[in-house]
Amino acid sequence: MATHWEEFYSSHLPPIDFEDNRKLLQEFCERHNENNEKIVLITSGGTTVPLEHNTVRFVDNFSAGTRGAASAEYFLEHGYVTIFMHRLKSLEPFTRHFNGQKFMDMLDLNERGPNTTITVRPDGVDVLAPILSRYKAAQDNGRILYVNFTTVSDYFWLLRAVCECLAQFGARALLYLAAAVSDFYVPANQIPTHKMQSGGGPPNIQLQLVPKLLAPLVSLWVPLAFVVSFKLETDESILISKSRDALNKYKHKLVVGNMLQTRRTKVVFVTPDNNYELILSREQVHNGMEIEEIIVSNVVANHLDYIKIQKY
Ligand code: PAZ
Repeated sequence: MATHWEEFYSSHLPPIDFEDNRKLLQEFCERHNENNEKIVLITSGGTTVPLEHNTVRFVDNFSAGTRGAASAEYFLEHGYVTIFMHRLKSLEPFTRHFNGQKFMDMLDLNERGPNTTITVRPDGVDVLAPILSRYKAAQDNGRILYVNFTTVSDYFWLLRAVCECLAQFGARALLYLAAAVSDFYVPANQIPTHKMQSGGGPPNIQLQLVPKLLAPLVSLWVPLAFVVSFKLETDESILISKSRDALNKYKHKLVVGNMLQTRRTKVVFVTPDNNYELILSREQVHNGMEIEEIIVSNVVANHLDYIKIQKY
C-alpha cells in the first residue's frame, strides 16, 4: 500500500522548472562532494496552498524568510557550501540588507546626458563593501546555489530532489529546515481549473493534512545526515512538548523551537539529551547582533561533534 507521502507525489505534478533544478543540484553536489566539503541545505520562507489551478487566490503564511536568509550568510562564514531553497521573492542572503528604499538611498545620480554616472555615497560604501565582499566570495567560488519554490507541492518535489543529491555527503550533510511549510492543503484533484466565481455562492473549501516529509527524509532519503527542524508556536506552554514530540517521532538530531512573538531574540534547542535556550541580550540587540549568528554556531558545533562520532 502506498504511504501518504508517496500518494502525494503520485497525485501532484512536479513544477515546470523541476528537471533544470535537478541538474543544477546534481552538478553542484557532485563538484563539492569530490572536495569533501560540508554542505548545508537551508529551507526558507513560507509555502502557498493554491485554491485554483490557474492561481488567483492562495493560502499563505507570515514567513518572510529572515531566519533562512540570515542563517545562510553565517553558514557560509563557517565554511559550509550552501543550498538555499527559498520561497520565490522571499528574503535572500546578502540582498536582504538592502530591502525597500535602502539601496537607492545609498546612491548618487550624476546626470550628464550620455555620460551619466551613478556612485555609491561614502557612508553607503562602509555598509555595502563588507557585504559585497562576502557575496562575491560565495558567488565567484560557486559556494551557494539558489533554488526556489512557491507552492507546498513545489516544496515537496524540490526537497526530495535535494535530498537525493545530499545523500552522497553522508554525515557531512546538514539539513536546516527553517521554512514555514503549510500543514494543510487542498489536493490538486479538488481545486477548480479557473478562478472561482462569486456567483456560485460562498466556496466550500476543505483543507486536508499534508504528509509529514520528515519521516521519509530522516529514515530513507538522508539517513546519515544531521537534520535540524524548526518548530513555531504561539502558545508558549506547548512549545517544548511539541518540539520533543517531533524529535521522538522522527528521530532526527535537533528541533529549534521558537515563538512567533519572540523569535528574533529567543529560541530553545531541544536535543535527545536536553533543552537549552539561546537568548540575545538587550545589548547584543542594540549592537545589531542577529540571533541566527548564535543559532548557526551552536548548530555547527553539534554537527561537528556528530561528524566525529560517525568516523569512529
Ligand atoms: O521567516 P521568518 O524569519 O519570519 O520566520 C522563521 C520561522 C518562524 C518560520 C522559523 O524559525 C520556523 O520556526 N520555521 C518552522 C515553522 C513550523 O513549521 O513550525
